[in-house]
Amino acid sequence: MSRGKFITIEGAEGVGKTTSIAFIEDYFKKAGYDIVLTREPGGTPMAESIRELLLDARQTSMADDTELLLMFAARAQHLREKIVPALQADRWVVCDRFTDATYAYQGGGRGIDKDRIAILEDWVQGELRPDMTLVLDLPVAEGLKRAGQRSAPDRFEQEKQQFFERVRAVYLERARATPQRYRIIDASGTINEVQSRIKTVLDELTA
Ligand code: Z5A
Repeated sequence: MSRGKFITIEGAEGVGKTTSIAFIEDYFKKAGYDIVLTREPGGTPMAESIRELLLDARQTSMADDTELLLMFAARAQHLREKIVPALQADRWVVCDRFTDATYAYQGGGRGIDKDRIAILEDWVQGELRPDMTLVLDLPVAEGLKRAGQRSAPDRFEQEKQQFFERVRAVYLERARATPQRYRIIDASGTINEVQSRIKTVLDELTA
């Protein structure tokens, strides 16, 4: 059965995903695509409630396994309610973070074994994987500097630089291991420079 393309946008703290996603949305709209723009954790009312719990800085005693399972609980709902129906309707889905973030944050950041994450990935997603993943990459210190200009930090943003170094390392390792599926975007420089690098990938995708 034909289906739309599933594109995910990833990167560590403050790399400029939100800024870039607005550009990506605009690119697809101008090109006449009817895209579904969504995010993780979240994307549906129930998954957004799980997101609130996950990001709540007051949840200081959350066990790593609880965090992992909540990520996949939110994902299961998101897939069933939004992503899979959209792809089956031949629409393109652009998602701000997906399972690569689980490998990077819960795997790299928290130290959960990637084989355990892979079991949940297979269970919740079956064979579904993104068709293309853009990894925005920036030295961690630079990302933290950019992110530091924002409001009160959430539960993840309170982590230290070393945590985000591990997150970045996993993203790069995964992207380099499967170059057909990933594009690493240099997220340094001005917003215009980053957008022009993203445009090159989007031109390739829509060609
Ligand atoms: N998480 C997880 O642990 N496991 C999972 O499976 C999933 C998620 C799915 C919520 O993610 C958290 O969930 C996330 C990982 C975890 N925690 N963290 N960290 P989120 O994606 O919703 O929120 P976020 O990760 O906190 O966003 P972000 O990465 O911190 O920010 P961003 O979207 O990449 O950056 P931005 O808001 O676009 O830009 C940051 C600032 O820099 C802003 O002021 C911009 O104006 C500025 N900016 C952007 N581009 C530039 C350039 N080129 N030059 C200068 N300044 C710039």
